[in-house]
Amino acid sequence: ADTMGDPVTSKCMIVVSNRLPFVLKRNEKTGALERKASAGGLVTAVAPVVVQGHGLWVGWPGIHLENPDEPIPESNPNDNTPTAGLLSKKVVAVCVEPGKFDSYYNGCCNGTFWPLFHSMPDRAVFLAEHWKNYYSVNELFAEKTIKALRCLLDEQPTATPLVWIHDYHLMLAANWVRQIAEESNLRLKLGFFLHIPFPPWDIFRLCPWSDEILQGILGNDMVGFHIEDYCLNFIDCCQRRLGCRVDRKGLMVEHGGRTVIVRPLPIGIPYDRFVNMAEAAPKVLPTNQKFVLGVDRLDYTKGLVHRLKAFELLLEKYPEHIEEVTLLQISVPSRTDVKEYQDLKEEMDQMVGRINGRFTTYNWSPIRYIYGQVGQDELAAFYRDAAVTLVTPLRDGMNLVAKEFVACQINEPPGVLIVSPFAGAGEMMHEALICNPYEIHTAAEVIHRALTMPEDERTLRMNYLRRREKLHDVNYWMKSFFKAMGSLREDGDDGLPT
Ligand code: GDG
Repeated sequence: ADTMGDPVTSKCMIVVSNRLPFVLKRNEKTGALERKASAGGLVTAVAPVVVQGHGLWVGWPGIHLENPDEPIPESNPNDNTPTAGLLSKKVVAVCVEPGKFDSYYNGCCNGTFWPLFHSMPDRAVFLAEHWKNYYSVNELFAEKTIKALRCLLDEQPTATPLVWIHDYHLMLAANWVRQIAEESNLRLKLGFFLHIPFPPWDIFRLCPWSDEILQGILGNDMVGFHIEDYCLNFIDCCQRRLGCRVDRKGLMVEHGGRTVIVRPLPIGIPYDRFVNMAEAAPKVLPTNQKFVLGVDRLDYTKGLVHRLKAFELLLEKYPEHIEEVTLLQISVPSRTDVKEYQDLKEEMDQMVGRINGRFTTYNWSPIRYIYGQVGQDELAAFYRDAAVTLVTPLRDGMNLVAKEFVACQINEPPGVLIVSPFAGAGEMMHEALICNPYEIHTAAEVIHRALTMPEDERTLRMNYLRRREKLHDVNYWMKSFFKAMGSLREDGDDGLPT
């Protein structure tokens, strides 16, 4: 009988991502390996599918293991994260020698592709050595994926496993996986999702390895991006760099005798989980003032320097906000081994100090700056109680903070979302206040408008925003991905690959 109500058996998928859905840490006292959970929407959505089905997860374990065969520990008995039930036999750790990993990850992924794909080519460094390591680490991921595929097919010889590769770290892997699978008669479907923007041809062509990257991505059967603009950029690049025949309306690219489907698949969040967290979280912010909230990895794409300037201008132009409004900026340390990120940290520290020095009174400071990570519950309380949230990146694939904020807006009357049109989220969250982060004067005006917006307008806007995110949550995203892969059963419609 088919497993209509039971979204388990006969489903099989291999998720391939740079990192596993948890990281390994070595216990300093005992020397034993332990799992440390990572949160994130992707993990929340995808882990349960791998946990329940015949799935596997291939990725880097977050630590350099001297002995690559050292067994991965099972999860802690009181772990309540989505990866708790992920048995170690379902996890394939990709171990890379530290020097090579640094060159692949910090060098090529974050020093070259991150800035280039965010249309900031001046920040991109193109080094043949980094590319060589990117190439060979991708090869290694492909080998491990093939190994995983063989295991799955041994267990389920009639299945057609879905291999789902994630993000700019692994743009070359699909081609090798496909080649080896074809030579060895292993059945599979290959899908890829890019979590960051795909840049326009004019930017992409600056990359010396642009053709290899395109060919790598075209090794998949289906390629997903957050929004249509990124799809069209990709299709454009395939046409202009590789001379592929393309269909811009139908979103398809012909390559090597195959047709690759390209789809906009905007990612969502685990909406209900955020609502529940917001309902349960205790009040943590003082109630005698309004908070403008910012939550970002400390990254130059997030427009943090522009944001601080806009807030400073707000206080200058509208002094009525002095002692009434505080900017709470949470900046999560990120890629701290890369110089650009160290420089940004310096710049932010200085700016926060300067602005606070300029406006602070004996009982109020304009900016509360947290350089670090806050807990999920605390974050939900901030999202719930903020009067305004600023999501003002210079460029951003989607931006989940905008979505998490609206999910947590359970107070009546609600707060206001300000979002940049250069984030994928800005493309769809029409009822937010749209703000170009480069226009600092206008940005200050928009913050003022948000702070003084009438209650009924706030409610109207927020209701629309919440409805959309509830409907298009992360499960919807995953189902859309499977549907685009042609793996979704029309009858059961449980969103899992068959
Ligand atoms: C990439 C793309 C795309 C942040 N601070 C804390 C914390 N967070 C969590 C947020 C959110 C996540 O981190 C950040 O997600 P974003 O989407 O904003 O940004 P990226 O990390 O750049 O993600 C992006 C995304 O991939 C998905 O496709 O949207 O465009 O760049 O979930 O909640 N979580 C906790 N404490 C913090 O202090 N617990």
